[in-house]
Amino acid sequence: MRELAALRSSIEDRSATIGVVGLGYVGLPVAALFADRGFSVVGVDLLEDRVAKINAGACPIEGREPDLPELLQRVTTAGRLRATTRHADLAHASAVLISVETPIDPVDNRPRYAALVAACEAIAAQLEEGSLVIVESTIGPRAMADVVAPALERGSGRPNAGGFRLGHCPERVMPGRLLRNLRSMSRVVGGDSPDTATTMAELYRTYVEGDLDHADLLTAELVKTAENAYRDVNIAFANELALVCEAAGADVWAVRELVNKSPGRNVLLPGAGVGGHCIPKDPWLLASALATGDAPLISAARAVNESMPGHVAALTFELLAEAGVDPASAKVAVLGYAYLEDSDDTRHSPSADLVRELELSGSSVTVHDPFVEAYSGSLEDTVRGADVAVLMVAHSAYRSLSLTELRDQLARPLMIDARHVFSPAALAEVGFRSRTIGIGPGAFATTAGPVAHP
Ligand code: SAJ
Repeated sequence: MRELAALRSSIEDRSATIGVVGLGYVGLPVAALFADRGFSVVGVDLLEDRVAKINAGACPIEGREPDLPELLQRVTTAGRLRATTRHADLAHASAVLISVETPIDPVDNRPRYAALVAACEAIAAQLEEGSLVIVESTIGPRAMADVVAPALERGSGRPNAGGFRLGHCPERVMPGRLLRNLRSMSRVVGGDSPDTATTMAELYRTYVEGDLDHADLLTAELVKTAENAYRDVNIAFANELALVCEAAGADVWAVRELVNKSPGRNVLLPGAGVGGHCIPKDPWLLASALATGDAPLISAARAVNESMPGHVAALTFELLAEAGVDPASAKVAVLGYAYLEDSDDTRHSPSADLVRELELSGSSVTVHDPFVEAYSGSLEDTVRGADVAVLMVAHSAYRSLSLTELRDQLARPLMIDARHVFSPAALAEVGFRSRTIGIGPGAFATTAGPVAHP
């Protein structure tokens, strides 16, 4: 039976073997960071080709992740990080971190913990009693008690969570800033006892520069899901205010700027919708502590944000109709497919929803995105001959677009600006007819120019 005191000293002298289950955009950088701090790290993943790639020192994560390829190369060459598909290779690990997917069911929005349960059952059969099991995946309230502990009991054949120490330390990563966020952002360190939380903090302090806030398991589960539900509800408010302003013939960008001068207000940015791996999912994880349907605010906010791509399609069809173009015969150029500006991550992309809506109405759609390989061809080729351009992502490259060149490449000078990248006045100046999210037809030309996205 391992003792926490022994684990703490093996953390201090780096003799502890750390296991990491799930070598995706969270697990892999975490494994590499612990290896870089001198631990021997065993990473487990189900995908053989991903394991092979990592052992060859190559980074399987798509997109620009500063310093991660070099870090991975360094620690695999030094033999401090080894990837495997076999959970049995974790037998000597004294602490195992689990970073597997925790998706939401697309029909009932309830958590689907199958991957988490499978990982817990698999490692429980290998680990010595008393080892530390830390879940880094984002999970709903009480999942550690109601899902993880029973899975560890089943896998080990022992009661009381298999005799393991349990921790929950939710990650706060963002694609494109994995290592930076992991190193700098504060973390909630939730333990099944204060002693466990203290031990976890000593482990994470080896690479985390931010605060390590001790908590119990349930508090840790609530903090991460609440922080993202909070963001989703606030984005939904900004979007619904945009819809009000459009209907009233006002400019939400001027309204929000003045509202935010009032102390304690911070209206976020209306836009084309909410994508990504966290925000669309975590509110449902938070709500999973309630009976289905008992989270009216969270579900309403999700509905508002999910409706925005459809609203952009409606604005597009309105603008085309004003120009006498039937959607069924229209050619639409969509600018931006990633879910976030200057990112290549397309998970839960609002543009995917928009393209579906446009194509359902018979429009032919071309897509451009400088960060997404499938769409990173020539912008001119994408827009040439299109009846309308729909700007969906505030990529820096689009901010510096020549509007006159864009106008000349299009068949018609029509633009939908779903992220308020340009001021309507600047568009009108070069002859565009346009609609901007949150600005009603004929809204008074305001001082609020384009906003700098965070
Ligand atoms: N969005 C808006 N309006 C806003 C802000 C965002 O429409 O005012 C949209 C974005 O276009 C995007 C989606 O919401 O489609 C999510 O954007 P995000 O800025 O929240 O970026 P994410 O999804 O990478 O969120 C992550 C979260 N961090 C973690 O889960 C650890 C979130 O809690 C952070 O606030 C965010 O990064 C951040 O800003 O760092």
